[in-house]
Amino acid sequence: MTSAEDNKPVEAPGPGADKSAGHRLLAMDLHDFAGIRGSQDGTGLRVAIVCSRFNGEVTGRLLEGTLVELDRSAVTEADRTVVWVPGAFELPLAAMALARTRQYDAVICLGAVIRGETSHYDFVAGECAAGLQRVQLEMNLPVVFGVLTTENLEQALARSGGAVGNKGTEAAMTAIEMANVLRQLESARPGMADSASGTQRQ
Ligand code: INI
Repeated sequence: MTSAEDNKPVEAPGPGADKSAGHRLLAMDLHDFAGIRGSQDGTGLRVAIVCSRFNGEVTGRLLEGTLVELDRSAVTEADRTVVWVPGAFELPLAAMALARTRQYDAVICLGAVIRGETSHYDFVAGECAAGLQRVQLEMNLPVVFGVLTTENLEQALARSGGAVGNKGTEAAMTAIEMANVLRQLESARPGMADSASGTQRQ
């Protein structure tokens, strides 16, 4: 997800810093570049959230993060629908059903796939990611991959409101940004592409 990275505060390199180091690229402010952007204003957007019950201790925290962020972005409760599914493997089907209604501007999918002793993890995580990508491309609708894929429960808890943030929060931000970007692209007229050329503002 680019939005969380984009929203991280960046420090300018200090005197004598090695600017050739890869991570120094983060010091570049991407807002200096012109281009079409989606805002974080969710006013009027309709958002569906599909939440997996598997590893519910984690997915509940993801959902909490998502709902708080939707509140912050002015997506009203009346404009939200929460749908529960058994596990991450079921997220794509529910996302597709929601997308087909054409009632939503974005679908956020929340899940937690935690590696076990067998290869089950790989099938569930892989099919979930591929399925969600397929839905968003086929339906031309933002479908957000708010699914944690971790080695253990500790990593999942750290990323669902712990030390490493909350993937649910990021997912809500991504949904709003992408819904707003798509709105702009769909209303784009010839000539508008000039403003998206990516040239740096003077
Ligand atoms: N579903 C998850 O969401 N996370 C997991 O970690 C997981 N593991 O490890 O098994 C999981 N399995 C269930 C799966 O998503 C389906 O619900 C099930 O296979 C029925 O289709």
